[in-house]
Amino acid sequence: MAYAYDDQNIFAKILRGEIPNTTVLETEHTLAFRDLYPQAPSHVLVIPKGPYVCYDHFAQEATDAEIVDYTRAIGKVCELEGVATDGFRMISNAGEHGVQEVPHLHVHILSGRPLGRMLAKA
Ligand code: DGP
Repeated sequence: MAYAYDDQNIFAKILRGEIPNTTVLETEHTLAFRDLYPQAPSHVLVIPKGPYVCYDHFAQEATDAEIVDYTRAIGKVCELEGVATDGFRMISNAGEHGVQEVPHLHVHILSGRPLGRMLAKA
């Protein structure tokens, strides 16, 4: 599927500096910042700077440099947030069934409390 990127989404505005954020980490191709509505004591969103809608879009079309940078940035955020001690959850919602609210790829890194089972029964 060919994805169409909407550059008016909130994370695109954050990347352009039009909306403030609480940055955790910035690299050449990646920005990590705190979720405005945290669902755990630590709730960080990690986004690529490039115009990718969701993870499969990124995995198919990003450059190797972007993919390496993004993956290493996720590792660095995990280190900075100290998730290795008690564990964490990483989530990336996509599309309607994934209930993705912001159409710019992001992974949620949640930690700091027991997070329950992965999915509630529908
Ligand atoms: P998702 O449902 O996976 O698309 O998650 C979108 C997340 O984005 C949600 O946890 C709330 C967060 N969010 C929405 N608007 C803003 C914003 O303006 N700033 C920040 N930091 N987070 C936001």
